[in-house]
Amino acid sequence: SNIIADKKREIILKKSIIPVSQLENSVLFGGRTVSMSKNLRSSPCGIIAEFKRRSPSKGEINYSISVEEVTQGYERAGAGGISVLTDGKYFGGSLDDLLLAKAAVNVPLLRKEFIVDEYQILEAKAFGADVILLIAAVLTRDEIKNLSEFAQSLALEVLLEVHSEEELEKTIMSSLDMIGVNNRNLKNFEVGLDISKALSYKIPSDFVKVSESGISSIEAIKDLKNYGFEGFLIGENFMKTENPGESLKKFME
Ligand code: IGP
Repeated sequence: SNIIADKKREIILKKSIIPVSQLENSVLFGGRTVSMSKNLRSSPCGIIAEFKRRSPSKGEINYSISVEEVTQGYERAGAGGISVLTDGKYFGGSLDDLLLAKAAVNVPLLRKEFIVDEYQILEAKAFGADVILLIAAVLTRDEIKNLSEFAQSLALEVLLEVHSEEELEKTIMSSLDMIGVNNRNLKNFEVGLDISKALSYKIPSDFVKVSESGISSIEAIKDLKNYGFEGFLIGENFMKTENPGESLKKFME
């Protein structure tokens, strides 16, 4: 796909300018990470709130509020985790957004990115992530194994994203912490919670189950909790409002 080709090109360029040794010199590199999976299990709401300025499916969502304001609002409202998009071209994000979020809050942070190379995992660590995302649709089983074990070696947790039974079956392995079912079909952008419900039975209970995308009501969360979900990744529903933190707060009342 286009986006993966873009990433691969980008990584080759970046490596020549910012070598691995420089990433490893980041003050954050040796720092502690916070466990998002444990946080979700002990959190009353389990919401991973996302900072997302734009998306291919929705276009512009919100460019008028800073990453610090949004992430602090999410933290104040009691988010169990925060997701920060770092892709520039399609989502209007950056690694600087991740770094600013790290400086602004203590909630565990997910680097939301199309990860295809260990270099991006080193970046995630150097810019303050606690968790990385791996997307089964764009990786082989061997790639998922190598990348997740590499993340673990840096004390980062791994959220694996699936949206079909085949993807789930090819990817179950012990180096994952959380398994996320994406309710958005990446080919036609259609959303529906049925896929989360259908796959919930096939996810072993050692992994925290996360339902991702298209969640826009408290009822939907209650419904998904009955299927064993403990994490709920929500972006647009909060970001499309003037005050995403307040919107999350209302969601939890
Ligand atoms: C959030 P929503 O519908 O609440 O804004 O979705 C999140 O699940 C979505 O941004 C997402 C995503 C991804 C973005 C899920 N998987 C992979 C980029 C890459």
